[in-house]
Amino acid sequence: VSETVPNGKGLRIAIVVSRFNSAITERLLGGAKRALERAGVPSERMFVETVPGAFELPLAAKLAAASNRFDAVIALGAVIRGETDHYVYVCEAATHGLLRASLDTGIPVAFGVLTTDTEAQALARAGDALDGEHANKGADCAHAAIEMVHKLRRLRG
Ligand code: INI
Repeated sequence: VSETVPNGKGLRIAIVVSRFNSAITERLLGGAKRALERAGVPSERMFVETVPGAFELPLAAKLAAASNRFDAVIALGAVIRGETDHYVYVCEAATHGLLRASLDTGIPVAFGVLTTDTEAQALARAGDALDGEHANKGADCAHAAIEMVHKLRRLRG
């Protein structure tokens, strides 16, 4: 295991994932689960919940974070630019809402919402590899979530 993979043994992780652009988000989910497993989090300690779109992620993430059941939450989605401004509003809502879920609860919420111009750009960030630049955003989030659990424990003392 490379030094970029933190130790997730004993952690319980919630994953909230949107179904919009599911060809992408299922790949992000796969990357997150494989990275968690590699870090020592067995599948029985991963709890996956789906929501319709990225706009719905913040509420689901906040409730999971506030439940006292999980050490961290991973939020996964894919917002792809269309012909209208809708993209901008969904991106802003997801970004601000997920940040707030984390700040309001003190639980790490990893931001795994791809925001791209094209489906090809999104697919390129939802690949099979778990490491490397732009490999799989879900895997990145698994690493970030575990790292933040340990960092926050140290900061809290
Ligand atoms: N939701 C996404 O997750 N990705 C998108 O690209 C997207 N676009 O383009 O519209 C999207 N919209 C749905 C939105 O997240 C909500 O589910 C919907 O507005 C109902 O609240």
